[in-house]
Formats: sequence, structure tokens, C-alpha cells
Amino acid sequence: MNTALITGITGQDASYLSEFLLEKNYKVVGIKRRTSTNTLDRIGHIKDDIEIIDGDISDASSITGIISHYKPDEIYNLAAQSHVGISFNQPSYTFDVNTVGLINILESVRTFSKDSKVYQASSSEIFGNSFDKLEDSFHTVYYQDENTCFNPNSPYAISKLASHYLVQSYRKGYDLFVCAGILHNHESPRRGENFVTRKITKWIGEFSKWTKNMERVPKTVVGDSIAGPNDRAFPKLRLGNIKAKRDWSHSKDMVKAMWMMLQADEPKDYVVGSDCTHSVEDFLTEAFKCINIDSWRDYIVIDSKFHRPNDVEHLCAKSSLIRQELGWQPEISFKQLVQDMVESDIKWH
Ligand code: NAP
Ligand code: G4F
Repeated sequence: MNTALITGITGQDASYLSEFLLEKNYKVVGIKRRTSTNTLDRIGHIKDDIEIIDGDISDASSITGIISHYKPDEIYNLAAQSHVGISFNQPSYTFDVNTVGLINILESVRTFSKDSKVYQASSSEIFGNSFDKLEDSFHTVYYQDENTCFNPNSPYAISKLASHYLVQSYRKGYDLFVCAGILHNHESPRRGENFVTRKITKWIGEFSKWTKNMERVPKTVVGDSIAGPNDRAFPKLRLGNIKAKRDWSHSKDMVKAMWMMLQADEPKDYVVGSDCTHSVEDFLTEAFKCINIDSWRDYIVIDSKFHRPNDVEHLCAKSSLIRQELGWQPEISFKQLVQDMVESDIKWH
């Protein structure tokens, strides 16, 4: 039985990756950091099938102890301070977790477990506002692939780019099986509530509950609220840059790519995504359609609090390399993703 060690076991991707690996009969060991409240919700249904251990990737002794003890066949480093907006206010913490954390893992592998294969969660954020383009007489397609220049513009992106280069350095320098997936955005009903997609679908879930027994959906505006019957009001959805475009996939599809990268003959870095891009406005259109509302602009407020000092405006993968070389392919469309998230948030509220 193969052993997989997953850092960030309480996170979105780790929950789907654990399900996927358990199906494949892996022994799954997950590292969970100390928190004052329960963070096992996403893996509650499989927690008895996973060995969950306490640890923190920013603490070298903690990671060395774990890796030297388990000598895992595969290590998936998914732990991170993963919020780009927050990284502007907590830059050094972001580096401690996202970059020093990876050094701790790579050093432990190099010293105590040279045969462990390591997957590092790189990010399309490392491209910043850089892209390549394909032009024909009808269209121009802007995309990022393995040859696109890196141009990170947030502390998060810079911490992930430093880690990306560390992966290449340890791979070349020490002949380790270490690779990085440059993953574009991926979401699910288990997405953290402060990322834009989940923020939208969670609001829709709460709004649907509020309107449940009303004859028609209210849209009368009172300040920043929507007025309902009997003087009841519901706060509008407050967002930042809704023009930004992202290549959104389902997390379930992405975790398969992570696993495939560790089954390859050679360690190699790949760009992964759906190869389609949508704006936050498109996401709003699709999500509000699920509750039969076309005029979503009536229900939102643009709030400068959610604007970033620098934002990335346009992300779209060109993931032909992993599709050709490893046979990876996504199965869940943008529309299905949005529906899955909205339905889940409506059920939940
Ligand atoms: P997530 O839901 O935010 O999960 C991050 C996990 O890291 C959480 O379990 C968190 O624990 C844990 N963590 C944070 N600091 C830690 C520390 N010092 N030691 C140990 N664990 C720590 O992120 P995700 O969406 O699953 O993403 C997984 C990885 O892929 C991240 O590295 C992210 O940066 C990267 N990535 C994500 C996307 C995307 O669109 N989702 C795209 C590209 C790359 P708590 O539960 O206690 O907070
Ligand atoms: O949902 P987001 O916060 O995701 P972002 O910044 O693209 O980062 C995610 O994807 C990266 C891969 O490209 C990962 F590496 C990273 O860990 C994370 O998973 O924001 C998406 C877009 C941005 O342009 C943001 O400015 O939505 C815009 N936005 C507009 N209003 C908002 C909001 N973002 C958030 N979080 N909250 C808002 O109210």
C-alpha cells in the first residue's frame, strides 16, 4: 500500500485529493495545524480513514519529524496562506508558510526520504498580468502556458514563484522527483468563503433562504440593502473588481492532475486549467441565473475595500502539454461548477 502525505489536509483541494487517493487504496496521512476551533468539516466524512497528525509546515522540526518517520511514497504540499488579497496585509507570514514551508519539506526529503515524490502547489498567479497570444483573422486568444514569462504582482504570487524556482533547483541539484503544478483557479462547494466564487454562491444561498416564502423576489433598494415585506431588509453583496477574468475549474478535476504528475516517468512542471476564461461578471450572471434573476446588478455593491493594490486582470490556461503527455482532461464545465456551488449553498442555508 502506498503512503501519501498531504499538507493542508483541512483545505479544499486536500479533501478531494484524499477521497481520490483513498479510492485508489492509498494510506493517507494528513498534516493539520493547530487551531482553536474545529477545521475538519471538509473531511468529516472520511476522517476515520485518514491518519491526521498535528504539524506546521513553517516549523522545520515538525516537518522533519513527520517526513523522517513516515518516509511517504508521495508528498502533496497543499498547505498555504492561499488568499491573494490577504497576502498584501500579511506578506511575511505568507512567505513563512508558502516559501519557507516548502524549504522545510524539501530539506527533509533531501536528508531523510530521497525516494519520496513531491508535488508542489504552484499557481497561475505567478504569471501576473503576463500572457501570450494566438491570432487568426477572426479571434485573438490570450493565454498562459509553460513558456509564458512570470510576472508576479502580489506577495502571494511572489512567494509561490520563489517556491516554484525552489522546486526546479532541488530537482536539478539533488536529483529528486519534485514537480509543480501551475494550477489556474479551481473552486467547489468546499471553497473557502472569502474567495469570490464562494462569496457569491454563499450570498445567493442566504438570499434564497430570506426570500423563501415571499410571493416575488424583492429588488427595491434602500441604501445598500434590498427591502422586503414588513420592513425587513437584506444586505447587498459587496464585491471588488468584477471585470477580472479567471480560468475556473472544479477542484475535483484538478486533484487528478496532481496525482498524474506524480505517476509520470519524469518529474516535470505543467500548467493546468480548463483553457476557458470568464469574468467575475460572467460568474455572477451564471450564478444568479440559477435563482432566476437576470438583473444581478441590482443586488450587488462595488466596495473599494475589496480592491487590491495590484490585481491580475486576465488568466486563461493553455494546458495542452499535460493533456498530451499525461492524458489529463477536465470533466466538469464552468456552468456545472457554478450550479454545483449554488445548489450546495442553497441546500446548506
Ligand atoms: P485552502 O483551502 O486555503 O487550504 C490551505 C490549507 O493549508 C488549509 O488546510 C490550511 O489550514 C493549511 N495551512 C495554512 N497554513 C499552514 C501551516 N503553516 N501549516 C500547515 N497547514 C497550513 O487552499 P486550496 O484551495 O485547497 O489550495 C491548495 C493549494 O493550492 C494552496 O497551496 C494554494 O495556494 C494552491 N492553489 C490553489 C488554487 C485554487 O484556485 N484553489 C490555484 C492554484 C494554487 P486551516 O484549515 O487551518 O486554515
Ligand atoms: O477568488 P479570488 O480571491 O481568487 P484569486 O485572487 O484569483 O486567487 C485564487 O486563485 C489563484 C490561482 O490563480 C490561487 F493561487 C490562489 O490561492 C486563489 O485560490 O479572486 C478572484 C478575482 C480577483 O481578481 C479579485 O480581485 O475576483 C476579484 N474579486 C472581486 N471581488 C474578489 C472580490 N475577490 C475576493 N476574494 N473577494 C471579493 O469580494
